[in-house]
Amino acid sequence: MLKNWLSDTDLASYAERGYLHFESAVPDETLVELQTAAAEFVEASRSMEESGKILDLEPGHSPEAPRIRRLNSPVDRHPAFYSFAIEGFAAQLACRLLGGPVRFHHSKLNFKWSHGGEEIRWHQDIQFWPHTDFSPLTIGVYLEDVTDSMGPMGVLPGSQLGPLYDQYLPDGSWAGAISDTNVEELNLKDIVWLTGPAGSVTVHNCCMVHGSLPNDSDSGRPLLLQTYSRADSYPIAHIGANGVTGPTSGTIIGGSSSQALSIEGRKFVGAPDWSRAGAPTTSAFFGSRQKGN
Ligand SMILES: O=C(O)CCC(=O)C(=O)O
Repeated sequence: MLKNWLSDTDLASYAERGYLHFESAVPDETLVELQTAAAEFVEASRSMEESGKILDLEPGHSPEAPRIRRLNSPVDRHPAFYSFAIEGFAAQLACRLLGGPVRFHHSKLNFKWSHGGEEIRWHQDIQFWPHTDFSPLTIGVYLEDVTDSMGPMGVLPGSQLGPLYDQYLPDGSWAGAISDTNVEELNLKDIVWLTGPAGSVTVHNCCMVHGSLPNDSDSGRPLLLQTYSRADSYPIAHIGANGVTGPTSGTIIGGSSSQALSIEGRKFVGAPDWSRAGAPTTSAFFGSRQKGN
């Protein structure tokens, strides 16, 4: 399904600049499926008065004028989102970008509604869900046309190779954003705003400084985001969103996991994944040699 437009030059550019941007890249038929699925959640939101586990609503939301901030974990909510992220276009693009099988981490749909859809402050993603390496990347798709006035995502090219910022406030609470002092040190004049017609695709590395301005335009800016790492990269438990990313998280796409990994440059092969089926009842320690799955 994926066209051969991801060239070696694109891969080299991603390695150097930390992002990619392709206008109108998603096939029309797929785009319509995603738009139709998104519209179903907008309709469903009309009967909601407050945010829930699935839909996060903005202040001012009403049945007549819905305002959704985010659909959480779309892959777990609708087959169109599952197919796109786990089997289809985004899954195949992730495998191409990462050069082999990938591990799906999570997805979300940020609606950024018209007339005030909120700013997303400058931040890096890796602090939200650390992994055993820096391979994780996020693939975004605009479900509608996005112009400069609609709060497009902005990226700071090359910043993925720079400092990894402390995203806590001085009082120790989690801000999820780079402090004003650190932001002053960034070359914000170099920010690239990723706009484009519906179906345009963004890719950004987990260490990339990125964010977006409020959407003060008359139209919404739905951005469907899905995150993958290499298959030999693992989310580190007990930090941030790791472990609460939904049932599809951890799915290996484009191959299987060999359980091999590398920490501090030392390679080894870990035990099987017991997180779904449970740990083996008879331990191989005691001579049974039972396979642990
Ligand atoms: O929706 C956006 O503009 C950016 C999204 C983002 O950075 C995030 O959700 O981590």
